[in-house]
Amino acid sequence: MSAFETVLYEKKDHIAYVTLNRPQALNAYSVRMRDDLYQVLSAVKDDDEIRVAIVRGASDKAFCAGADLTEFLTAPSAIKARQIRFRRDLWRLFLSVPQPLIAAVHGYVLGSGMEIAASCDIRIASENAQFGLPEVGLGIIPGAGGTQTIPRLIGTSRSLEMLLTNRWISSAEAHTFGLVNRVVPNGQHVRAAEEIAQKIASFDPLAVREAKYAVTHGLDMSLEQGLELEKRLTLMRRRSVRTGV
Ligand code: CO8
Repeated sequence: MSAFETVLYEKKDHIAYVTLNRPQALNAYSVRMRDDLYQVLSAVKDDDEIRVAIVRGASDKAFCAGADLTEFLTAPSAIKARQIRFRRDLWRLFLSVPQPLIAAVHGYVLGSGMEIAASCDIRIASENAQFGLPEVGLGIIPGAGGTQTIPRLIGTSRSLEMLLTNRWISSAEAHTFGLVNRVVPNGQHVRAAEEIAQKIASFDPLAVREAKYAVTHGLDMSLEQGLELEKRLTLMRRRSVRTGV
């Protein structure tokens, strides 16, 4: 068990558990949480024993209700508050973790919370999950990668409708949109994520990392470049199997 103020960190059988832990504030994302998550994700990234990680929320009611509005509202301006957050590029760190990340979400999944989920590779939702992007209604745009990651998952027009009208969607709709892989009965999202994590952890960790790398990096390339990337990874693999290194 870890000693972070806003995040619980555990490791068991090659699986890391990263728990957003500010239940009294529906796990709102604070500057402190940014720093804690930065340390935790850096630890995950550097730990070869970890083959997959699950990101979840500690509160009964929420995975994460977005950025901590009390911090934003006491800052000299929302822009200033955001600049403070940008001092650590947590979002790029999320996207650079080589092991698969599974978001197990329930209840409110809003703003930065939805962006955290979108920065993961697989999303499992409880039936009661609600997804929303309230940023534009607060006079700001998402700054945790959401304008880029979410359209890549659900497409341009669905993302824009959510962003520009602050329409919240249910887990069923999120499933139809392709935002979540699976919807499970309330309270079973972590168990369902664990089953997937155990399956992933049972496979060759290098093959898992390479498959993730090929898919996530290939998506930003032309098909031709993506095929080259796949070929390079395959050849590297064959060589290492042959030479044993
Ligand atoms: N930040 C800080 N505290 C929060 C937040 C939050 N985002 N959300 C909830 N809380 C706190 C509440 O203040 C309350 O605290 P207390 O018990 O001390 O009064 C506690 O959590 C429980 O919340 P509620 O009593 O409100 O619970 P409800 O079930 O009635 O409502 C809601 C839940 C609908 C989620 C409601 O709490 C809500 O609307 N929260 C705000 C959601 C939101 O707009 N989040 C921000 C999204 S935008 C973003 O993430 C990025 C940028 C933001 C820029 C802001 C610029 C000004």
